[in-house]
Amino acid sequence: MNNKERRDFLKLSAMGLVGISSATVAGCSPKEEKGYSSTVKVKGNPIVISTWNAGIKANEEAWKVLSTNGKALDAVEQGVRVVELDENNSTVGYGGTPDMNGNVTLDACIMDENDNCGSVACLQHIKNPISVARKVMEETPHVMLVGEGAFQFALTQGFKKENLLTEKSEKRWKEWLKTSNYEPPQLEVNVENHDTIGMLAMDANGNVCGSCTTSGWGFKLPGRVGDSPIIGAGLFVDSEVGGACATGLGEEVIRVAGCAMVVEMMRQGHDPETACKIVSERALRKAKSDKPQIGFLALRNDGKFGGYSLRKGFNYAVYNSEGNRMEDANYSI
Ligand code: SD4
Repeated sequence: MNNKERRDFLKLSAMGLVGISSATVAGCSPKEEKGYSSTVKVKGNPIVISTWNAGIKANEEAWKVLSTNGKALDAVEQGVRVVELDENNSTVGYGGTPDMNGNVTLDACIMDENDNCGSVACLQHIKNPISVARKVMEETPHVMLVGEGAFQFALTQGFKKENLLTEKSEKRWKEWLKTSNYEPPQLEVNVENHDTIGMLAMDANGNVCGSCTTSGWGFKLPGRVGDSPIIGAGLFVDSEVGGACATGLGEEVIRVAGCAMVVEMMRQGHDPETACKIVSERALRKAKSDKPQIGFLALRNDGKFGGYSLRKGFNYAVYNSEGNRMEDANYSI
């Protein structure tokens, strides 16, 4: 609009001849959006889903909370804590694969049914980063704390400084040093080497929450942060729609704002699996690495769920009134 047009517009507006039509306003209103959006809570049907085989035992823990009328937020925290504490799991928490200098740095985030979220990135020396992320959400006006600041904050919250590098992961690191091969590990993703855990749960009150925690890319460049602690990339929850979490090559997930987009696809009316597929394939089109593995899980707030990955091999655990079991995700390439 040039100056003359702007003046004419203002004149016409003042005369009441130009206005935003009620149709336009209606089109912008969430109530008028086509697709899926519901604030009605589906009560009495709790469910939890989580990535990879380790999801089975994480779900067990989450289900203890959900089946006793507990909150989805507690379920997604308690569930993934079990995997963080498992020293035999080399991609999450204690015993996680270190960076190229031998330091274990952890990423985690959590999001509740009221759009509250908390996150830590590049956190060292703390066994349960997910619980620190929850403290960031509940005890600070911030969403994300990183590095030394996140560590110092954890100490103020009563967390203990611990050594996260187990003998086993130190041995693997020393082995890696011999070649120092810096290839994205997710290209060869399989259930053995990728247990980064993302979890989504709906409690008996119909509230959906999510969590995600990882030690990230094995032998990474110091300071590297993936998608897992980034709200909208590795995890996203919208109370009107549901939630999504991601696994795989974080750089490619961040590039397409992965989980925020999966939730948005569900809002537009796609079922959870299709929403995950659309965003996975968008990530593939835009990928800067050759045919990376990435996978998404999605849980709609009516309890419908699904998962999808780019490459074969992604599976996830589902626990609802029918029990706890693994599902294989469909894939594209
Ligand atoms: C990351 N997305 O740091 C994580 C790693 C992962 O299966 O999920 N691996 O990029």
